[in-house]
Amino acid sequence: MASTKAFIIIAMATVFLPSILGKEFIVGDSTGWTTNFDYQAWAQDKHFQVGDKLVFNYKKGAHNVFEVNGTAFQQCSIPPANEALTTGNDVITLATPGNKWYICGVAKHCALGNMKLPITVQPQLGSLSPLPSPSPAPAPSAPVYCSRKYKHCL
Ligand SMILES: *[C@@H]1O[C@H](CO)[C@@H](O)[C@H](O)[C@H]1NC(C)=O
Ligand SMILES: [Cu+2]
Repeated sequence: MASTKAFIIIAMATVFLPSILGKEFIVGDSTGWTTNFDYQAWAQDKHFQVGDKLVFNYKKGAHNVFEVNGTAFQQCSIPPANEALTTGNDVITLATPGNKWYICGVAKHCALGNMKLPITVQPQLGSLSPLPSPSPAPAPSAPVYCSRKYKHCL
């Protein structure tokens, strides 16, 4: 049936396209980029990969976004103002694997308002040196010999 075929194609595209095109993460989801939100917890269960995008949504002028190193992140030291992203809809493409740190440089939002986001970006699938997957592979449900002589397992 044509509609079944179309459904399968759409379903497969939905599964596979994001891994090719990259996903878009709205930082803080509907809360956006603001004070007193736990961005560490927000990032915890997410899988960031090279090619994905981070979107920081906030009222222009109320906040900004700096990418910093781990030291500046811990100490909430704010880089020169000309390094800030300030549009209120800042899109950052995650171009390289590794740890990334983002802070807000307005007032004491980083130190007192918890506006700090640390993430780990995984290499793209098919990369030569993938980091270990966070979730362990499921244990085989049957002994190995069963996959070769399947009838014996019935
Ligand atoms: C981290 O960033 C700060 C400010 O941009 C810089 O002064 C410092 O040297 C950097 N530290 C490292 C370890 O790269
Ligand atoms: Cu802020």
